[in-house]
Amino acid sequence: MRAMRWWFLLLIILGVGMGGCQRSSAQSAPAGITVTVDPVPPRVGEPATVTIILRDAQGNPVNVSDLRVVGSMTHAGMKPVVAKAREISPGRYVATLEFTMGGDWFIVVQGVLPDGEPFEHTVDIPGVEAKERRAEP
Ligand SMILES: [Cu+2]
Repeated sequence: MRAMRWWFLLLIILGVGMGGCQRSSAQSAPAGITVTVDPVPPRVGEPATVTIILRDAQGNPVNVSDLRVVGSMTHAGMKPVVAKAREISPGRYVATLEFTMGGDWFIVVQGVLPDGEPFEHTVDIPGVEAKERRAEP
């Protein structure tokens, strides 16, 4: 079980071959977007922290507006969960997302770039754990 955890480590950098992950007409995210989700894997009943780091092609922080995270499951018929992200330092944002069912999810990070253009970026979140777990002693 523990060995399976590595693939939850989500380090998705746009611009190194991940351009195919868009699912709408919104333009792509800034040159560098890193999305991490904690804990690994997320668990139902324990709000997960989604950290989003945005950088331009020169590595400078990108400040966006209206940043939010929309979580959906890969099967039909589930209501998405939505969380607003807040800026904690330049180019770094945090959202708290509640996964409502165990299984495979994906999150869409949506925001508005400094030039007013919307963007979005999708990250798969497989294997959300169904049950809340006590902290290990
Ligand atoms: Cu579901």
